[in-house]
Amino acid sequence: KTKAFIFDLDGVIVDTAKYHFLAWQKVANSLGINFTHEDNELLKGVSRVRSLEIILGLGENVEITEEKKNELLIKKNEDYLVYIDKMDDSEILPGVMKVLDFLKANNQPIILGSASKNARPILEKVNILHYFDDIVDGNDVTNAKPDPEVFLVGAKKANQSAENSIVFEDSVAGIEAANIAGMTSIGIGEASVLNEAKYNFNNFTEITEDFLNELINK
Ligand code: B16
Ligand code: MG
Repeated sequence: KTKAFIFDLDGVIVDTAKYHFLAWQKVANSLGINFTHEDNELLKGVSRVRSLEIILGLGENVEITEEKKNELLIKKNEDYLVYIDKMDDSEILPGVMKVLDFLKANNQPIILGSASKNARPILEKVNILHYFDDIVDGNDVTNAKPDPEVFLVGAKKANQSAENSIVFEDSVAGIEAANIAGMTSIGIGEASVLNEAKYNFNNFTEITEDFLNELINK
C-alpha cells in the first residue's frame, strides 16, 4: 500500500531549536528581557512572528513599534542563518536516515510539513533535500500549527487522504494539528509532554521496520 509520511523539521529531523535559542536570546537581551532554555520550549513549532510576541510577553511592559518588531524579526533570522550555514549531515538526528531510507526503498511518499521558512536551505545543508517528494513549509501556509493546514496540504500533494497520512512531530501544537486533520500522529520526544499522540518514541532509533511495515499495510 501507499501512505503519506509527513515529517516536521525542527526537533524531528534536526535539532535547530538550539540555534533558534541563541538567535532569540540576542533579541531578548537587546530588549532587557531574560530568556532561558525553559522559555525556549514555548517557541517549538510556533511561527517566527508568534515567537517574538511570546518573548515580548516575558518582559515587563515591553512596548515596541511595528517597525521595530519587523527589524527584530529580520535581525533574528540573519543571526539564525549564520548558524544554519555551518550545518552539515552530522546534525541529522539519530535513526532518521534509517527511517527515510526504509520508506524510500518501499516507495512511500515522503513529505516535509514544517512551520519554518528556512526549511529548504536546512534540508540542503544536511544533504537530504532529494529524499522529499514535496515540501510544505512556512512559506506555503497561512495558518500556524495547531491549525492542520500544513499537514492537509502535504497529504494532498502526495495524493493521499488524511486517514492514510502519518505525521512525525516533536511539538504539542504539531501533534494537535495532526490529530485535528485526522492523521496518525507520532510523537518524537517526551511521551508525557506529547501525550495526545497516537504513538510515542523518544527518537527514531526506537522505530523498527516492523512498525513502519504495520503503518504501511494498515
Ligand atoms: P523560521 P518546525 C518551527 O519549525 C520551529 O519549531 C519553531 O521554533 C520556529 O519558530 C518556526 O519553525 C519558524 O521558523 O524562523 O525558520 O521560519 O518544528 O515546524 O519544523
Ligand atoms: Mg518541530
